[in-house]
Amino acid sequence: MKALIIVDVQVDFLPGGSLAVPAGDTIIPIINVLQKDYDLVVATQDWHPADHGSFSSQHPGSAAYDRIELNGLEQVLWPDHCIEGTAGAAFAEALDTRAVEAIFRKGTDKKIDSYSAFFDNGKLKATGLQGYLQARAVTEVHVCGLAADYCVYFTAVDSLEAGFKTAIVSRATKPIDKTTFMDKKEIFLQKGGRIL
Ligand code: VGL
Ligand code: ZN
Repeated sequence: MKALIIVDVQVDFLPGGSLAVPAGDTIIPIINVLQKDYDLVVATQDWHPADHGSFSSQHPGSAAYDRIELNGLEQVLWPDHCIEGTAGAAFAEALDTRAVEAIFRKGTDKKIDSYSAFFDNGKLKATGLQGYLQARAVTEVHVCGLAADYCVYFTAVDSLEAGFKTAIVSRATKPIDKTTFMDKKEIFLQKGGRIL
């Protein structure tokens, strides 16, 4: 069984959103068509409380994109984004979600960020996605969505480590920063991942 994980295709990550990924909207029609090639489609939503620790607004004197230490982990500070229940946290209107069988939300604990769909950044808590995919007899996972250099990359690495044959669908993802994604792509390939 082959599964597609659609990562964080949410309003705040699209042009005009608070943490816009350049050309993030251009992958949506591609993802809509791509879904037909999979036995199972799941999606994730970045889903933060308004006072999430990854927001620069919660750290007086710091600015978005600064790096700090948050509860012992290195943390990039972001503009406020994907606040639970807000319009910015909703799926992109153009995304076809009819085939999405389950939605996994992450980043709900204000003390720790969560880029991967499988675990928070400290691997303290699992989302249950691994067990869900195993219960559905998935052996191969393809990852698409936003952003390529953060949530897509970390989801793909954890998928590999969970034992799934894993690929990133490059035409169906966009990075926040192109150089960051180039470096991470290299690491992913070295770990045995594939880029489609
Ligand atoms: C993401 C930064 C902060 C992502 C989420 O979806 O890639 N990036 N929160
Ligand atoms: Zn986030």
